[in-house]
Amino acid sequence: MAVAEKIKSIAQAPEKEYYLPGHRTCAGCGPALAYKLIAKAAGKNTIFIGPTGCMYVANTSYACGPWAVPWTHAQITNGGAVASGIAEAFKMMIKKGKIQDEYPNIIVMAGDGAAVDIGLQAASAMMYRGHDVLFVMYDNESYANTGVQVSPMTPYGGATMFTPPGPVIPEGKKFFPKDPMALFCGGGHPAVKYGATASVAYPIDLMNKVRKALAYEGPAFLHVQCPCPKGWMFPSDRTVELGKLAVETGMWHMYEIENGVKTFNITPKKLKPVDEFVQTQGRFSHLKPEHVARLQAWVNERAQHLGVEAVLPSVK
Ligand SMILES: Cc1ncc(C[n+]2csc(CCOP(=O)(O)OP(=O)(O)O)c2C)c(N)n1
Ligand code: SF4
Repeated sequence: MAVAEKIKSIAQAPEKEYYLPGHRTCAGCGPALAYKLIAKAAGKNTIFIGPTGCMYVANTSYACGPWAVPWTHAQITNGGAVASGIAEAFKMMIKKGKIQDEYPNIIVMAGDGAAVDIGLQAASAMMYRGHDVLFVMYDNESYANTGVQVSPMTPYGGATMFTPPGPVIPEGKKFFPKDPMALFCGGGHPAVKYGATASVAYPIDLMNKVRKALAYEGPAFLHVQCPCPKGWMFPSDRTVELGKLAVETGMWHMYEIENGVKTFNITPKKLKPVDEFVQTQGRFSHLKPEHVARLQAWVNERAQHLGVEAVLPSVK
């Protein structure tokens, strides 16, 4: 894949857009912002694969689409497999001299459901076989397009249509989320040489990770946190603020794993209490202090497990 330059500042970011105005995403949609930045960083020679989810349905309603580069729909189950087919077709056609094209950036834009739940098998198989594809998981922490149902990435305590708080399960969702970086980049998929977490709240970091991932030959993984005003229940002008607050409270960590070596990119010296994040969103409005304490205990454990060197809040 084409190796593009590192972007040092917003002023230096390419002006050209490949994800254009005109789509039925919500005002303040985090995943739409992710798409814009990823398309900008990847540039012209790119093919997107869109498994079913908001970033397919909301972007293409109806019979149109905002991409200035080729894009294809995939089933929510098989984004990885469709990308594998496209990648191998290009490799073969170039090898046989049937086309003169440069090998394109092939990028799957999968929601959390399409990446680590319904679509996990195909994603894992693509990475295992070593296809030259960037698999992006835009994580809005629910099955959003179908009306916000719980996914493996919904945080503990999150209310969704399938995890309504009630007398039997007062906290709503009672499980803690999956760890996709551990799943894909923790050694279980030997062909994956580059994996990173990113956030729409840190656009330069996100764009550079896209370029770095594309520069690697073989599969790469990018897990992008994308606040979703509808699913998380917050005002649509606070998307970026909440992305930052997630990092400041340790609900999200920014790091990359390159050839097995982990590097933290943006780490606060001291984490804010997770309650500050919880307070901002309607999906957590039912939580009682003991639930917030449980979430804080998990945040602290995860930070320690990942090796984050920040001062942690006390668990009340
Ligand atoms: C096999 C299959 N099961 C269920 C659906 C219904 N469906 C359409 S969009 C969607 C939600 C996708 O969630 P996610 O991948 O997290 O993306 P998001 O909508 O949150 O962007 C579901 C379940 C489907 N299209 N195909
Ligand atoms: S529900 Fe969330 S992810 Fe879907 S379009 Fe709206 S803000 Fe974006």
